[in-house]
Amino acid sequence: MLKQKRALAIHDISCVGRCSLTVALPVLSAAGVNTAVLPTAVLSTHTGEFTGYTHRDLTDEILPIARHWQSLGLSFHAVYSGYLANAAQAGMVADVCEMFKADDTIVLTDPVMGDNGRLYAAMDAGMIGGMARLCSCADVAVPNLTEAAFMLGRPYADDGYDRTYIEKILNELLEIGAQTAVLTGVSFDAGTIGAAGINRGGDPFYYFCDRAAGMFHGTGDIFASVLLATLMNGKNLQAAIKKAVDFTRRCISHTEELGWEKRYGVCFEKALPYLFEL
Ligand code: PXL
Repeated sequence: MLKQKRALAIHDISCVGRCSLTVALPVLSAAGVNTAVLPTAVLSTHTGEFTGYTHRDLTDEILPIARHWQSLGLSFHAVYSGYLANAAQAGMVADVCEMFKADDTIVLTDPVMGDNGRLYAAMDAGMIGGMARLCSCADVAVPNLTEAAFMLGRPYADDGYDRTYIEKILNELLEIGAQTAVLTGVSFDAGTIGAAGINRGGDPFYYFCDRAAGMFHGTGDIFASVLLATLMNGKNLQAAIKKAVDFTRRCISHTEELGWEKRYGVCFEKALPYLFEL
């Protein structure tokens, strides 16, 4: 009989701008994963490079939705969280993980809070603590360098860092409790960018691709979604990081070909067939 993996994705819906649930759902679906969604907020656009966006906080819906699912006896092979509307939601997400995890469930946390050394609009110190707590009970924590620096109370290093620095951060993420840590946006030279990962008790490893000019919105969400889809399909961390870096780079290449405004996100749609064989 055909078996299918089930994931729960907990992120906001940014109606326009291709990030969070509007990329997590298609990416996981393309990889064959049946994906339930738990929206944390609804925004007219994401909060980077747009002004005047609407924002509806869905905090009051989270636990009632989860309790209904509990009454149905549901469980998931993965619980995947990202952007939260407020720090209180971090505690709720931890409760939701407990409600729906089985022995083999992967809890993957992307502590979406900022980029390029700065927090996104509407993020605060409470969110930093909340995301750090979620990472501390995650099987896989996937921060970028900015988010890792905030959670670990370190100054942000833009460039000029080396492997020793990256491996210190990876190990500190394990020390706070994550079983596996993956750092995105790692770049040791102007021409390449990629990710670094470590499993508890294992050696760190890296994977890079050539670096495109500029900054592309939603790529962290795409990376984490592909990483999870690959792990759920039984591949190891190294293979999952490679797939996630390559897929993200493909999306960027399609975007460059189209030449549309970058704030509308990357053209992941044209790259989705690359996930079908997962
Ligand atoms: O891609 C991360 C993200 C998710 N959700 C919202 C955002 C951002 C980044 O800016 O603003 C609402």
